[in-house]
Amino acid sequence: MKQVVHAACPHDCPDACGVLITVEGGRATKIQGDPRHPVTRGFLCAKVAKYLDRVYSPDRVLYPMRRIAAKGTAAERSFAPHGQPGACPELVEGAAVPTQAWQRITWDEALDEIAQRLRMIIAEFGSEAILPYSYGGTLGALNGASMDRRFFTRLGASELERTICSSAGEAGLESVMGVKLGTEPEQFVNSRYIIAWASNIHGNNVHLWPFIAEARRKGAKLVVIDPYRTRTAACADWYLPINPGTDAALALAMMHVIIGEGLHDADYVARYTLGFDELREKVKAYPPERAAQWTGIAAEDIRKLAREYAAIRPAVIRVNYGVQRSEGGGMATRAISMLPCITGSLKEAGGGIHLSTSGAFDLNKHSLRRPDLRPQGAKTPRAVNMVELGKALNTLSDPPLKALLVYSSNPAAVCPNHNEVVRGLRRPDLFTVVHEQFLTDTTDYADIVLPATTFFEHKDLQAAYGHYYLQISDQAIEPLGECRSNVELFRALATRMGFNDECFHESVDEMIDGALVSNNPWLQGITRKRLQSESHLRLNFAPSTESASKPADGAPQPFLPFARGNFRTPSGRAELYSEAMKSLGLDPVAEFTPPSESRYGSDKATFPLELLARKADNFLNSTFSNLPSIQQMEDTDLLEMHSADARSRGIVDGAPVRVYNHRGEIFLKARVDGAVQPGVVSARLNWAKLSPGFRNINVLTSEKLSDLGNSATFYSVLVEVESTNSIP
Ligand SMILES: Nc1nc2c(c(=O)[nH]1)N[C@H]1C(S)=C(S)[C@@H](COP(=O)(O)OP(=O)(O)OC[C@H]3O[C@@H](n4cnc5c(=O)[nH]c(N)nc54)[C@H](O)[C@@H]3O)O[C@H]1N2
Ligand SMILES: Nc1nc2c(c(=O)[nH]1)N[C@H]1C(S)=C(S)[C@@H](COP(=O)(O)OP(=O)(O)OC[C@H]3O[C@@H](n4cnc5c(=O)[nH]c(N)nc54)[C@H](O)[C@@H]3O)O[C@H]1N2
Ligand code: SF4
Ligand SMILES: [Mo]
Repeated sequence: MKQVVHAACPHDCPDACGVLITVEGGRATKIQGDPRHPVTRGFLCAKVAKYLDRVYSPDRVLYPMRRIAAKGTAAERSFAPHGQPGACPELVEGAAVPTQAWQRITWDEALDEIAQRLRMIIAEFGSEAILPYSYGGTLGALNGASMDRRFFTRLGASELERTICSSAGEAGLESVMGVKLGTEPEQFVNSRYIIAWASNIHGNNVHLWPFIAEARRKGAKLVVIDPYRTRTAACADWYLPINPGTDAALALAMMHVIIGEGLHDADYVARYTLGFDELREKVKAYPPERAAQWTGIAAEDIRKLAREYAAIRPAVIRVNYGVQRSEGGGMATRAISMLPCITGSLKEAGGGIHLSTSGAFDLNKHSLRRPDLRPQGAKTPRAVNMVELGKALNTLSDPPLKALLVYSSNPAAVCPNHNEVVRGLRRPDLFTVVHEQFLTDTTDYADIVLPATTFFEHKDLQAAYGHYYLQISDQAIEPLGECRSNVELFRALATRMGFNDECFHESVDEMIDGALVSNNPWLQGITRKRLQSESHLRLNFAPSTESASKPADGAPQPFLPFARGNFRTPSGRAELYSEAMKSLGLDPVAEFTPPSESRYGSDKATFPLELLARKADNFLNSTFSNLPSIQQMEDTDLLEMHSADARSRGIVDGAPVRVYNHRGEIFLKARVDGAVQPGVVSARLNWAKLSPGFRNINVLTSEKLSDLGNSATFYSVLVEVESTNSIP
């Protein structure tokens, strides 16, 4: 029997696509984008279009396994039955066990062993010796953060500060606007001036592109501000390569021009902002000539950008998280967020700014996560920042970390300062459990590996961070092998630990219902039943208060949350001056400080080149990088550099190079193709064990945290490059 199931892509991507999965005889036979979804509009990105290859990969982990070899042994990594290091043919159903590294065990054995080890660790060191580690494997509301949080809260484990991705930018945006709301993708068709600021739209947010293309057909201009010439930059009307980490200087200089020339919206500023006089004073120190020296963008271009942005309306800024993976990333996002507040473009359909829409999905977090499960009288456990995993594993004491429970994340690939992370993961006394779909860089250091379902195999509720539609993702097929979802894993572990709180028995549907119980008017009327029958629902925005203009054609009214102020800051206004920033010891308006690891920073003498350790367009962070059909679409192990930097080092296109700094070294192949400016080099994230020496680009990145939000600083890294005879 043939059946089409509606699901939602749970990967860490703003688009949260509506997906249709065709199932025949219990097997998924086709995946396509849901044509009814207003943002997905019938197509998927290239990687998820090939998702059957991932679900039915012969390399899927299908059974619980116990390690029987030393952690991270070369034998395990070079084991290549499908031409894929790390793959494990014995896990194909019906085949023989065990491998050199793994012994198949039952779920009962695995759960017993984990529970016993955790109890022993708690008895000797206390529950804070246990650390969960999860991030963006799935953004499903349930599998992302529900049963797991209940379990770890009840256990009293150390808390994980989940700031590897977006917290600097969030803090920057919220310091001005108080909430993460952004221009609807559908409204980009009305824009006449579009700035893609640190926004790799073709790579990371491809469903926005058709709206931009439509706007351009109607005459809109697309400007791209990015130190790397992305595919989006290559087809822009105007590409402005900027020196990494200098965006705050550019935004402040733009405001210097806009305010200095009286191009701001005095009425909007007077009604809805706070601190304009302080901002006016502050930007006097940022004339375009000064910003040009830092940004590498000519003063005349800065003036032109500022004037066009203020004059051509509606003007929208699609700023993405690339801008905040830098030491001053919070302040940069704060400064950029002020631009639409002073031009008043937040009033216009097709104006405003879009960093994230996630603040609109006010799901009932209490019901999902149950923070009240903390045992009475217990103190709040310590927080460990996920960016500093290497440091935490190697240096934390009182108590030291003794158990690491990893799910929905691949820290041995995605964490900065890879060598330190691996040194920690190798500790024989560290008990590591990894719940995974594949044998990743992290499972190479696991004591126990547990098999995880893909989104085809479980049900979930899906919000988004790039649009305003809520979806239910239905289960399309039975779990492969003995795979279990995150929800089911933590339900089972809770039972094993003897936690008999009722919430550990809640069904998935009950959890979805609980998540939808909210006082927020935007969720009123949205029920599981409706989601199930209508596949996606736009949040229930009240037209009268949030919209200024009415569309003619019966389309939903544009969502303009800040058309009449309504900022969720302490003052209720857009805070161009912020007491909260001041109390953090930061400039209460905004300022530019060069990142210490940059050409103008305090460490400038250490290594001469700025490294962008970027994401790959066809992978999702480290996910997908092990699949042959996806690898075909992506060039890996490359160091992109400018011809001037290559020439001065005697490096030619295609030559092997050694890239290094005080944290580590990696061997790559030079590509001299004009993607970066002089002084900048770039490489892409990949699984470490697929690259020479079992290393990835994070051997060079730093654990240093950003100015706001304790975020990672993947794009504030200095390195040197030298030619080498061969790649080892
Ligand atoms: N195909 C694909 N899609 C993805 C991902 C992926 O790995 N692959 N990752 C997902 C994740 S986790 C996230 S958080 C999102 C968001 O991902 P994005 O926010 O788009 O993040 P990045 O790709 O890190 O950065 C975007 C752009 O910023 C540029 N950039 C770097 N430094 C600077 C700077 O100092 N100034 C400026 N102006 N630009 C800079 C980079 O070169 C890059 O082109 O994408 C998601 N989507
Ligand atoms: N150099 C460099 N490093 C980076 C970045 C960068 O741009 N450059 N980007 C950073 C950013 S923005 C982010 S968000 C992080 C992302 O870091 P992670 O969230 O760790 O991202 P992934 O590499 O996608 O790893 C997710 C893992 O979860 C697994 N998984 C998927 N679904 C499930 C599930 O339902 N259950 C379980 N148990 N597992 C599942 C996948 O197989 C995959 O191995 O990486 C960061 N690291
Ligand atoms: S990864 Fe992003 S673009 Fe691709 S299907 Fe998932 S949500 Fe859509
Ligand atoms: Mo991310």
